[in-house]
Amino acid sequence: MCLIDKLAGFKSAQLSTMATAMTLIVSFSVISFHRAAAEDAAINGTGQPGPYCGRFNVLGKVNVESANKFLDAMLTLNSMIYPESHTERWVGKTVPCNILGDEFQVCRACQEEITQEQMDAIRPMLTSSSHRIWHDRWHRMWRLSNEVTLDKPFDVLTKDQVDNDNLESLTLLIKEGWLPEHNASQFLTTTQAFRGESFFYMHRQMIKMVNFELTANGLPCIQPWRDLPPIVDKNWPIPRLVHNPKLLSQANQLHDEIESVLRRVSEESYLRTVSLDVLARDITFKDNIHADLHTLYADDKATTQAKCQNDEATSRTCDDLTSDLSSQVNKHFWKLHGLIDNLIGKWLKANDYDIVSENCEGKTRCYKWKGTYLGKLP
Ligand SMILES: [Cu+2]
Repeated sequence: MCLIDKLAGFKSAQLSTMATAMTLIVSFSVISFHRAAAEDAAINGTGQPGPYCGRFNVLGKVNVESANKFLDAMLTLNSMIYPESHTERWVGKTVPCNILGDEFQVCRACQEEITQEQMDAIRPMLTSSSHRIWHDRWHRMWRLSNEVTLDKPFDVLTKDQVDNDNLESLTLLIKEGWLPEHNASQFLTTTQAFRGESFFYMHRQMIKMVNFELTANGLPCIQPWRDLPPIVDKNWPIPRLVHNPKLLSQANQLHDEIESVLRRVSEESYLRTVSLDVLARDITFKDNIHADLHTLYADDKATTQAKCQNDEATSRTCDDLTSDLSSQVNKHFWKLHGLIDNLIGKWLKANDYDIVSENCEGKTRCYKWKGTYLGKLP
């Protein structure tokens, strides 16, 4: 349950006068936070602010100050109701948790290991069907934007000219309002120019969502992997190898490939010659280490099937790392996407930037995102 829901349950009778006062502060923060999100979303032209733990949305350029004010109020109230949580020690201070070059810092602690408690805190958000479907549709949009060209517009293609996966995506996205029915191809083409950056941007927003959610629950943020863990690692074993050590040489090959691409794309001599967009394309469409990482850390088939036997879109347990409906429920997702996200920081550094932002006005050494969010908000 979201902390805010848990706290809401304590309203009136159970609260002391002081705590009631805190509730008012929280409500005030929620309102201003909510309003900021709504205004930003409107300015952005992105429509409604999406549910963020049912209420919040960091995709709508939420102001970091109001986010932290809100979190401080939550943490104070939490420590009053649950004194053993000691979340008051986090009020008023933030620590970086390796979202390199980003101004949105809300973490109060940063932790290498991912605990059951952390997963329990973020699971309700990540397993909700709205979140699952949102992530799936975003990836469909993103993949389509790589396939479509203006000289071969989708709108006029007959069925046999589009492969089945793309046709299914196209139909779904139009039906659900992600794509305009007419000129779908034109729409996709406009997103093409910076689809690489959009990939970085979108997943960074997801990392921020999770960090916000963890902090709102009085828990540490997830520290991304700085390097790929060794093939045999006591903290981060390859799940399939735990079940079947015979797969070692196969997994090792994939592991080595990922490691060598990561090494190459981390070199300053390479980073200085590519745009942020090209860097993202290199690790997704070209040497697809993004997909390889998902494959490497995925569970074996039987385990996945057991967790995903019901409808994946509404499942409470499915965390198949190879599916866009479910990968975000898997703890490895946050470690490996953190590793990929770190490349943004490496690129910024190699190209003499300190920060990346949607608004660089009045800021020095600031890189302005060219590819931001494409598609519908959650
Ligand atoms: Cu994704």
